Amino acid sequence: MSTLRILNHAALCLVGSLLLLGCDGAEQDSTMAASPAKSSAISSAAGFCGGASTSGSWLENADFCDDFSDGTDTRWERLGGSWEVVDNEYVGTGLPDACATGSSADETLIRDLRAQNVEMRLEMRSQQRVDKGIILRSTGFGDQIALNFRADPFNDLVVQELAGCQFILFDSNTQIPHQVGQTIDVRVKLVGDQLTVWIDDRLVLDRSFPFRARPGSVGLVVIDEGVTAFDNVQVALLGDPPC
Ligand SMILES: [Ca+2]
Repeated sequence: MSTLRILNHAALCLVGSLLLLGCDGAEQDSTMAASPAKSSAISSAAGFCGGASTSGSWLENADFCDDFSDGTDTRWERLGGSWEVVDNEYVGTGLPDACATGSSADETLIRDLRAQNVEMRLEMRSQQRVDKGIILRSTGFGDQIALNFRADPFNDLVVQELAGCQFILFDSNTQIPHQVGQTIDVRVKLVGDQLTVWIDDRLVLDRSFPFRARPGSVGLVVIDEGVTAFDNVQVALLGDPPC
């Protein structure tokens, strides 16, 4: 199978795994989608945000942080796949039949946090398969931005969106060389339509996309049968960009 075909397959699998749920709406959690930001959930992360963590890189002025040192994911809402804290990391496992049946979107979202303009920093490491991602501006499976950081042999960043259950593949030309089993430090900034991404402190993408999604939830996603370990998740809510 050629690289392009594999890429298309992966993209279609993501579409399938997200789209089928998003369009029938049966599995969507309307309470999650409608929840406003609550300061209580954010302030409970003050320990890590204030410098209690002994690992990870820092995002200044973070409003939410989780290093999973409490051994739980109580500040996350699991919507699909299997998610558990293992050895101080948040490990997501995609369901084996997610692509074939559309039975799960294999994602987990931060509870009670919604953002339009946002900066996020975290560490991620593929344990099985190459795909692993970030969800931004999610108001349901059928409306969200998904960034997929794919390890070798793809070594690329896939920028995609589901908008009104329509899949849009924006870009897959950004190269981010790394291996399965290698931890990468990912920093993402989304302000309006401008998306900026750094990998291990190196700028890899800085351009605008015609995103349709507006304020929504922030989360993590695994794809197909992928297994990924995430850690030191930090989110800073940004204000509106200058006019
Ligand atoms: Ca940790």
